[in-house]
Amino acid sequence: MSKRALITGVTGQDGAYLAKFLIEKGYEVFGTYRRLSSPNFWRLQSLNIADRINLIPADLLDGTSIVEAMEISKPDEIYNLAAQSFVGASFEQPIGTGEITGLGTMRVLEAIRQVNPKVRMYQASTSELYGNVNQSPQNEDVPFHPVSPYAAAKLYGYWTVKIYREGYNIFACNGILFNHESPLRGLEFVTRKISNAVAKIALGIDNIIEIGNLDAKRDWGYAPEYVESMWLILQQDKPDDFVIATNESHSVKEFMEKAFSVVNLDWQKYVKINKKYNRPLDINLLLGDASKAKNKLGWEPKVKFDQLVEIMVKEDLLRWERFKKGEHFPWDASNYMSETKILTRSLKT
Ligand code: NAP
Ligand code: G4F
Repeated sequence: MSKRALITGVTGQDGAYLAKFLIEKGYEVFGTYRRLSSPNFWRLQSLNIADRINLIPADLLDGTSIVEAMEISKPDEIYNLAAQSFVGASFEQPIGTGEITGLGTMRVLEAIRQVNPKVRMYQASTSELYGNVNQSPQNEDVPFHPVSPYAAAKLYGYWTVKIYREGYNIFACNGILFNHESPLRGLEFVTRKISNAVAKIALGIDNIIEIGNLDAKRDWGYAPEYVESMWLILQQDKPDDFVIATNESHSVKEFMEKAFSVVNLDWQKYVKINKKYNRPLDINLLLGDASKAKNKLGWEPKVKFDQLVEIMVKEDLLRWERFKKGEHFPWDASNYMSETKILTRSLKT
């Protein structure tokens, strides 16, 4: 009989890639989605898997809906990917972020404890937990020092996973994933914001990109590879926590330079700094050490920085070209509001 997996947040970047990966492994895949006023299945549609997923309405704010999702799907494995995942928004909606990203994880663990404690659970923990540390690279032993409401909520999730693992013998694991990107990344994140803007500028649809902290450095990997590590973590004999990263760090400025070079343009002619995109606190540098994942899971990243930027810019270029020809296809950018129209607390101060 095929294994059953329940993915919370199947409509997001990682949820879509993980669903595809698990379907290809022969799993029966169930995914939770939130009721919204407009449909939000473009990622699943663009990977051609929308009709191969069993969708269940559920919200991390509503514990009964998670219990219901478990009872309907009867999973062997749960991947808790749902979250308010944008660090910037966590400064605007700190309480909502705590409710969804922090307490939401507890609701999933409680549902497991009550419905079936034998279910294996993957928790989407994050390199944001490290905050501004003095120690680089960061491995599983480096202490956490979160610097955003998002990271504080994720820290709560991280510890509840350990507590339920040790206290109730639940097979619950943290994947401490460093940033991972793709053409399915949300448009508010810096990499996709840049790849989308570069494509528009190259095609003459736009002529400027406004950006915040160009000096921030991140360890950026390729999302389709990272979802495999989630699955590997749940196939081990014992539950454990793993860092997943490329062990390379690059600045936002380097990402910008490389993205414009893909379309043979000089980035400095099109980039305007706008402090509106600065956060009250930001992380200067993240650099992961995934040696434990290499040794124990046999997992290693293949796509590195230059190739990642190329994949993203070329895909956004292709999409805008298709759009200009009048084609209709699953995609988010054509009706995305300009960020310059969005007022935030950072802008007011
Ligand atoms: P994403 O694209 O923002 O997807 C988040 C998912 O969570 C979406 O499906 C979203 O649904 C869902 N969601 C939001 N609020 C919810 C709620 N109240 N109830 C139920 N579902 C809700 O994020 P991602 O990049 O795929 O990341 C997946 C997970 O990994 C997140 O937990 C993120 O914090 C974590 N993470 C990401 C990275 C990274 O670099 N991508 C690194 C480390 C950890 P809608 O589509 O309806 O909004
Ligand atoms: O792309 P970002 O918004 O990603 P961030 O904050 O690193 O968070 C992402 O990765 C985490 C893993 O470490 C995940 F847990 C989290 O869910 C999310 O997926 O920002 C990256 C950097 C920041 O330093 C930010 O200040 O880029 C800087 N930046 C500069 N200008 C900007 C901008 N970020 C955004 N989003 N927009 C800008 O205009």
